[in-house]
Amino acid sequence: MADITIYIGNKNYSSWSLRAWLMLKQTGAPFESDVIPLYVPGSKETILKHSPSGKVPALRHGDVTVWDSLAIGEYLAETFPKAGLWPTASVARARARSVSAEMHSGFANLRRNLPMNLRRKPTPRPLTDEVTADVARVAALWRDCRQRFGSGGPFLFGAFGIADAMYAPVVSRLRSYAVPIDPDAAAYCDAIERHPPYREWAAAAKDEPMTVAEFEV
Ligand SMILES: N[C@@H](CCC(=O)N[C@@H](CS)C(=O)NCC(=O)O)C(=O)O
Repeated sequence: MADITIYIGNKNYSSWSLRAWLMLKQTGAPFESDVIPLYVPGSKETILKHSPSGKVPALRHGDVTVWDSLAIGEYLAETFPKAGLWPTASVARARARSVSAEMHSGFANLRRNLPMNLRRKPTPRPLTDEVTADVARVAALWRDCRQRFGSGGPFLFGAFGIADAMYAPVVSRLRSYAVPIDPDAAAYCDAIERHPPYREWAAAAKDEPMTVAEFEV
């Protein structure tokens, strides 16, 4: 049994699980994934056996339990410093933390109106003004990170890190709902979609049998 287990929800719908799983993949450490089907009878009780918040993702590393995507990212960055989960330079790291926190606490309209659904055939959905404003803010912060800090690679701070993991589900939403975006944002979405761990997760999501009606909009 691996020393690390990540408890996650349905790969098709659980955007917070995808974030933490991508961070963990970036460490290169061996781990086991335990998928807990969400929003079915008994799922809350099962989650509570592994996550005191009653939500996924949660990480078990030996005797240590960490829950909540951003806390998991911080724990992994400390535990696996060579993984480069945060940028090395302090100004870039401060910016990466800011945009990651902004994702973690914000973009409620985008998240509510365009639920992650990796299996969805890309089809447009009418966007409210609030969702359009969220999309514009995301595209602006992506552009700023790429221009100022992204010269070393295709991701927000060059190499793939926590900030990219935090925004990967937004990429999936923009694609699933065929949201119009500018060429720079589209290039960043392409980079995420080419990232092998993202592809691995998306392929697994497509094979999942569980369906949650609430998220099939
Ligand atoms: N702030 C948390 C959010 C976690 C969250 O909302 N997880 C959802 C799945 S994406 C969940 O566990 N839902 C199950 C439930 O509430 O019963 C994080 O960043 O990890």
